Amino acid sequence: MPAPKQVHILGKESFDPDEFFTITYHFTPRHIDVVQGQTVTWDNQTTDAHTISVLAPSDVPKTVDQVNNCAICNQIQADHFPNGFPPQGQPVLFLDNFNAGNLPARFDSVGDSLLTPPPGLGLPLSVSASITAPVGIELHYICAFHPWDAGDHPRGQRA
Ligand SMILES: [Cu+2]
Repeated sequence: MPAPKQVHILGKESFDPDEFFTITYHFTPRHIDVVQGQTVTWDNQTTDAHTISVLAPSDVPKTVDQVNNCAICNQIQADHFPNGFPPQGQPVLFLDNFNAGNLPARFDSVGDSLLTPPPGLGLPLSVSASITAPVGIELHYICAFHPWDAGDHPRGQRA
């Protein structure tokens, strides 16, 4: 089995009153190819929480309006934080088909989602999943907190 592949979560928020509010969070590389069963590790190098959430291509937001009204993103956030956002309770780190799942994570279908918590909670900032989708399948994933920049160039991995 080839070595795990690495995806970095980079970017920052910046703000100038009455000028701009910019968030540049993004996955890099945006597209990776893996063999079935290969592990992918995402490391969060930002100060915020993110998810790696597999969606149907039709649910990947493609417009500002869809980013701002991403119902499935809200559902994924609620599923990761059934007890509310920290410091209340512990988040669910892995959703298996939208349900609380057990680590190690396996990604094979829509609704599989990993949470990279923000620094400071004592939780790992690097998360991994074994990509167990059938050969030839492309999985499209977004961050449920920052669901932009995925339209014509979907982030995904081919198994
Ligand atoms: Cu994010």
